[in-house]
Amino acid sequence: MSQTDWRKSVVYQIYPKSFNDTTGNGQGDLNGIIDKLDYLAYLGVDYIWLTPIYPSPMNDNGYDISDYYQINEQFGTLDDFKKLLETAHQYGLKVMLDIVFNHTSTDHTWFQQALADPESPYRDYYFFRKGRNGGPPTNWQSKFGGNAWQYEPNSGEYYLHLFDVSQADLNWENEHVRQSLYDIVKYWMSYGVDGFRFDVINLISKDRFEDSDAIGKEYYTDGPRVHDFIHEMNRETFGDREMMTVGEMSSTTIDHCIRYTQPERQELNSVFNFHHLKVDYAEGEKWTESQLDFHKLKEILIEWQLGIYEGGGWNAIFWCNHDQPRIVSRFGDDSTEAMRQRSAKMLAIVLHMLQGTPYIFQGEEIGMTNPHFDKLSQYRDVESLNAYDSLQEAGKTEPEIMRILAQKSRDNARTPMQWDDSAQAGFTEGEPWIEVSDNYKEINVQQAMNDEQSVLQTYRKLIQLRHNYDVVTYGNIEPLYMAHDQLFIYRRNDEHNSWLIIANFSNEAVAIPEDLDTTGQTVIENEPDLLAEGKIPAYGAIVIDQ
Ligand code: TEU
Repeated sequence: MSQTDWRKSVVYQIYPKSFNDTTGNGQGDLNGIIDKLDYLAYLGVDYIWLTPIYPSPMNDNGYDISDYYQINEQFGTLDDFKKLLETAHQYGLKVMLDIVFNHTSTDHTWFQQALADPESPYRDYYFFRKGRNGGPPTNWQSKFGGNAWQYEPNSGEYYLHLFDVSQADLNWENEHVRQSLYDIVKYWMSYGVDGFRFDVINLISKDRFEDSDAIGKEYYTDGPRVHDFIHEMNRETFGDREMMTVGEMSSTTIDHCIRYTQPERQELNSVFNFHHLKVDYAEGEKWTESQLDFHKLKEILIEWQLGIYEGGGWNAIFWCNHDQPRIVSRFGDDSTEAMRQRSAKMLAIVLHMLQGTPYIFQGEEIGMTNPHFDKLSQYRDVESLNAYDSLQEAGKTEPEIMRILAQKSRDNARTPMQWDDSAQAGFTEGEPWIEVSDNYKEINVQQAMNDEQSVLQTYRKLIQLRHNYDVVTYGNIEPLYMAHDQLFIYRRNDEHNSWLIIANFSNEAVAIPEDLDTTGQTVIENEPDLLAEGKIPAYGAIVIDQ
């Protein structure tokens, strides 16, 4: 396969609001992204993905879109966007947009017209239903807390919102809805964008509204017509073009993900799933203080790696995004500078040696940590603020709630990008919309670019390895020593290479299993002469060509 095969690509995710502010209003903008494209080219990634930049009341930071055809003036103008696209292309970077089609903002004109006139054709763009026994139509829960149906007093009906009350679910059963959405995809394609990330796209097919033990999940997850709808969108929009497409899949299965991504089915290139990140949820519950279940992490990663590979599908692989805590604080160790660096590199090596398309979330490449907020006033995220209320209702004490939020809040990912050691980490000349992490003087891009041993240099090298060695992209995966309590060991093989990956997820040195042959050429390691003493140090990681 050629060097330009999209399968060899690495994607960098930008959360524009927290990336780089050029106006001094405390929020990032498109010009701020343009100013940093040289840095992204230096890093070596192939694509950038921008989380939503369209007009929005920003109740969910842009995932509540009120107009799919414009740019949010907070981020800039359509001309700024065109310039971004053009400049990115000059740097050899491709651009993916984030498309939110499961729901619109309730400020969207479709919803407004549906509200104004219950006879309007736009009423059927959404799910309006009568209540039952004086309550909502079903017991479905919103993913952001509370019942998923909102009462609308004018008509006496309820509308469905699987997320915030200001994010009304769209009715994909209605053909006009689908055609309107496809027009949006075609519109952005006409500007020359190179790909799309589709938000919670496996929730779009809903046709049964009944109470359920799983609070609705079995009726709206990977619903009855979801594959038909995605296939239809593919055929009507991007299908015949070279487009990078990734679907975000909520609580999905391997079987469905194979179907979403087998090329002959003409749906999507690749999928995100989250099972490997639910391994620090106590009994499946996110809003708990809990530890990493290392065995579960390995089992899930390997199960998906093997399942998708064997089924001929394609995974997106990632530790971080704008909804997840920082990985180095989560599965690594940010308690000392040495361990932060080593564990961030270890996690990078483990992920980038897996099969699939790797995603890097802004700041991950320099080992940014959770900000360790300890006051409610430091949080901004709607999900976190709702969680605070529910935890309080559940009788948790204030210090307990603060510990849970510090571990689990989506704001952990959303603090401003740390560019240098100047005020506000060089992110803004004003007051940032959310506090900068107070470790920015040590952890920042400028420092990392000047330090040959930085986490950033490990990321650069991993990207180059993927570009240069086919085994990383196309090789199969062979799990080894799965029962080991501290080490994650696997092999990648193709007809030319066999690479052995060994990673220590614990904070102590561990003996290498006696019968494991570690001879060969070191491809990458996170400390010089890592295995010199016959042991692998705390958070050590190495790749050996055998
Ligand atoms: O996320 C979907 C999703 O399922 C997440 O909300 C996830 O459950 C949660 O963040 C984990 O706690 C997407 C976007 O990535 C997210 O930012 C949006 O809030 C959401 O869709 C609604 O559009």
